[in-house]
Amino acid sequence: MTGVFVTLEGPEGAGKSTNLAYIAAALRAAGCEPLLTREPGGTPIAEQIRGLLLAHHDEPMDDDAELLLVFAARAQHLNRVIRPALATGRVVISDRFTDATYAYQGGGRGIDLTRIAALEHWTQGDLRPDLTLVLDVPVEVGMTRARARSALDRFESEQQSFFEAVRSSYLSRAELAPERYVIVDASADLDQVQQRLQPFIDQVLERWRG
Ligand code: T5A
Repeated sequence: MTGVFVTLEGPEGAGKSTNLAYIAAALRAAGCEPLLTREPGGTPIAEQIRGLLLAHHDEPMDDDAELLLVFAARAQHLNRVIRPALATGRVVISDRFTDATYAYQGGGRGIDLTRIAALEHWTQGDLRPDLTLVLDVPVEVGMTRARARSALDRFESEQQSFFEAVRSSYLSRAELAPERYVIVDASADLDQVQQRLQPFIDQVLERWRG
């Protein structure tokens, strides 16, 4: 692997998509064309799986089925998009990745983390992001933003306790491995959040240039 793999994470409405676009513009201005992608999704098949995961269904989705669908989409995405791009030295920025599985299916749904780790090992081998920016917002702030933006999907329709568990899973994982994770307070004004991202954009550029 010669590229740089960056992931953006955080609870609902943290501003991942907005800040991903900002980071991409800053990289382009410095001569680096990143590959932007997202999970679940990132390929036509994986986007269809995303549709299944986010839609409301009459039949409740089983937690294990949800977990396996997330990893089915991830296998497709990794092997068709992420690995090939990294192999050519590109910067890849993904709006969510496996930390979201630990947070949503682990923290939120309560699935045993060893099951998630087994699937992570199966689909990813040793591949992990080089840098993960965790955009952190209190649940109420994020949900107010998400509600103002569009109709709520299946995950966004969960209870407050689910989102609190998601948020605390992100924070505890990030605190355990500070060499990979950066927690950014994303409750501030967008300008301030973006100023806080600047040192990490510089870090990505430095790494990309080798
Ligand atoms: N999922 C995903 C799993 O359960 N397991 C997994 O393994 C994976 C990968 C889809 C869902 O899938 C689940 C988690 C998710 O529920 P998603 O598309 O990333 O994932 O869905 P969301 O988290 O719902 O993404 P959102 O688009 O809602 O949130 P973002 O991207 O964090 O927020 P963004 O940038 O769209 O901003 C939301 C609004 O807030 C404003 C923006 O302008 C926008 O209107 N905003 C701010 N306003 C004020 N101040 C700021 N600092 C602001 N930043 C943004």
